[in-house]
Amino acid sequence: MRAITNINDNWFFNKSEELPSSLPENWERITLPHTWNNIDGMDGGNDYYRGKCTYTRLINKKDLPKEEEHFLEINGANSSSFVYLNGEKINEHHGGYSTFRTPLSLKDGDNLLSIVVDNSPSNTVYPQTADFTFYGGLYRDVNIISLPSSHFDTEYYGGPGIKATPYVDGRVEVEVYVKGSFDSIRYTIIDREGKEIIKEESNETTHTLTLSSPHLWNGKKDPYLYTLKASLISGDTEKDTVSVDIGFRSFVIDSERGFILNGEEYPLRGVSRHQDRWGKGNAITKEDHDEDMALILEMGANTVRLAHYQHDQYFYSLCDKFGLIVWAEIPYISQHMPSGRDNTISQMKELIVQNYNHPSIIVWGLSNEITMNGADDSDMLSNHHILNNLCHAMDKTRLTTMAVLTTCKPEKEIVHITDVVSYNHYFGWYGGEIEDNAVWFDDFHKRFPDTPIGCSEYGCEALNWHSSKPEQGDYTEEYQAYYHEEMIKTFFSRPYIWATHAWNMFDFGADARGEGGENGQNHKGLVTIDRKYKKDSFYAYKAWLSEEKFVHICSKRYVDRVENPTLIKVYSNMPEVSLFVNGELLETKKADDHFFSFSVPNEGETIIKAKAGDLEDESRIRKVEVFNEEYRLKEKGAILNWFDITEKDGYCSLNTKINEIMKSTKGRLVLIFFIMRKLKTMKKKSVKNSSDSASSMLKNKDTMKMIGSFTILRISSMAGTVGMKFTKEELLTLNKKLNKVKLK
Ligand code: GCB
Repeated sequence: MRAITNINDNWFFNKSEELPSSLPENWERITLPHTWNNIDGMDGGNDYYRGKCTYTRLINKKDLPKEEEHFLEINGANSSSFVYLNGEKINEHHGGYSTFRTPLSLKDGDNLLSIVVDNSPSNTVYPQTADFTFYGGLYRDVNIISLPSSHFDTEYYGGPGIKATPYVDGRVEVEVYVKGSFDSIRYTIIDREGKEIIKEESNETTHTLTLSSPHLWNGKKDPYLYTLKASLISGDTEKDTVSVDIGFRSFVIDSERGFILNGEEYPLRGVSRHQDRWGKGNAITKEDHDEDMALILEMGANTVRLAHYQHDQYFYSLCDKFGLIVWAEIPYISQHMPSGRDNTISQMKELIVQNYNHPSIIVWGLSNEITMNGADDSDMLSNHHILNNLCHAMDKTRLTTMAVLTTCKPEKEIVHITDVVSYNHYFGWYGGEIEDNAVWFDDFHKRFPDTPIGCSEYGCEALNWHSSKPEQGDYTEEYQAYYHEEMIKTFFSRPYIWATHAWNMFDFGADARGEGGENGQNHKGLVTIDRKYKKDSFYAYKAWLSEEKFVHICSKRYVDRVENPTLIKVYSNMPEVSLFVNGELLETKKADDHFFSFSVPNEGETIIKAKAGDLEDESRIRKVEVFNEEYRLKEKGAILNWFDITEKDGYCSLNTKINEIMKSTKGRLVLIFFIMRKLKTMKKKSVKNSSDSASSMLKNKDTMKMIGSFTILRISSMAGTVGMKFTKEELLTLNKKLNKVKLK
């Protein structure tokens, strides 16, 4: 019978591709999951180790169940891996987020298993250009599956060997993939109480079972799962068994009514998730997954975009169990690589084969922001058509989608390849205004009334900085909260938007980033990367989406306030909130939008209490005469701060917004020359990428309009993400030149 032996322990690790010929006792001893980038992958500088490392350990047959065949199962090795048994290469795999298996011909006694894992840059394996760290390592479970020679296939794209298609009328079409001989297959369906509902035997590998009036899987309202079991029978013995959870559900995505689950409108409102954590990178545990799920459920989401790659099987199963609707995708991201086509195809095949049975998944995402270098590349377009057709050929029940770059024109061919589409828009953060979001979506909907449109990303960064006058780009918790309040009101009042996914549930490692005062992270999370702090914006969603009653006072970390009175915001899903100031009732308010604002006297020390029914929350403020500088953003290790910059009245500087500079021909020329000179000084390889990004940016009017509201200083701190780094001298020289450009 099938047996799974976990082999996460007893590995030896070395930061080189040297293949040992015997157990290298002097290497570092480690236990999986493991990454070599848990520290350098999130400390900024875009300098984390990307290269080849080797994991090795002994496998002895006598420690494994006595079966005829053994397969090595690797659930995630980023990005490429090469598997060696007793010095001989037996497999290689490209794609760092999916499962793959390798047959092992084990000799008696000790066998030396070595896995070289490689996360160095490549032009064939995705992802390569993206705003997150590509942590290298064997960062998920590694197992050995032991099987009799007749068994359900384990090798085909790392799948479970069984494909089940349940329909709401009760039919379940089952297909199993078998290796070796057998007499028959027994198919069983078991309900949640453990009762066998159907048991049928057939000698075919495809079979249809029918349940009368199945209990539907109905999202978060009722995520009812059955277990489907297939057993391979030979003579009187059960040779092998596989079982999967299945859910009966139907869905439609309508361009006017949005998402419809089992015949009822079910607006999809949720988040995207990156999997990594503080100090661990991608090497996370089941408990970490459980905690992420609990937080997502607490904030009330009913959908999650599992970005930007294949997530752990365990997490997709949690989504089935708790009824979240899932967008699953491959890491085909930012820049199309002409030599990466095969990799997009094999990663998509793996995604679908491995995840086909999860009822939570409703769309396959082909790519993310792939038009960074333009939307018309014919190879890129054909790659998308191929992937789109592949998804439909492999899965007749789900739809395809993609996350489109904000600047990609809606009329472009690429936008209309998939069944439904979503855009990533950051109006209100990366330039533009929050109000631009509503205008953009209404305009798209008017122009393409038959195309279901969603918002696959929107968000803004927040750290422990505070302000009573929050502004775009200030990284305060208050601006992020305000931004999400407005986005919630915009999106949740537009039923035609089929799904919205806030970017991101959690802060995440992006080693190229150096902004917000903490380098190496993207801080758009509603929760911090260590999962310890829920930012105010988390509660803004909770107030709209969760049924768990609560009351939350915002800005608790912003104690010292200059102004009197001062604004205190409270988020709650209760109809009425009373605010008490030093024990005295100040005011009771209702708020249809769940966001309550109070003007609170600020004298001396004040204890504030918000009460709603039996619920309460407390915070405090303190009157100060001057603004407490602890609350103001300080860029860490910044090459320049705004106060280092010479400014001349009536002239430009690094503190001037780009669109102000671009108003004059002289200003435009200064900027273009500066970028061109920079590109010349960079290494050839990176120039290609950066200059493509920079020149497509300069050429694109919409991008320029969007980034126009950035100062040069803000944009220079972000340039790391497109592979550019500026020195202090370069920036000061530019400042001198800008000081000669008159403001128009
Ligand atoms: C995007 C990308 C995502 C980034 C995000 C951001 O559009 O798809 O990977 O992290 O923007 O925060 O800039």
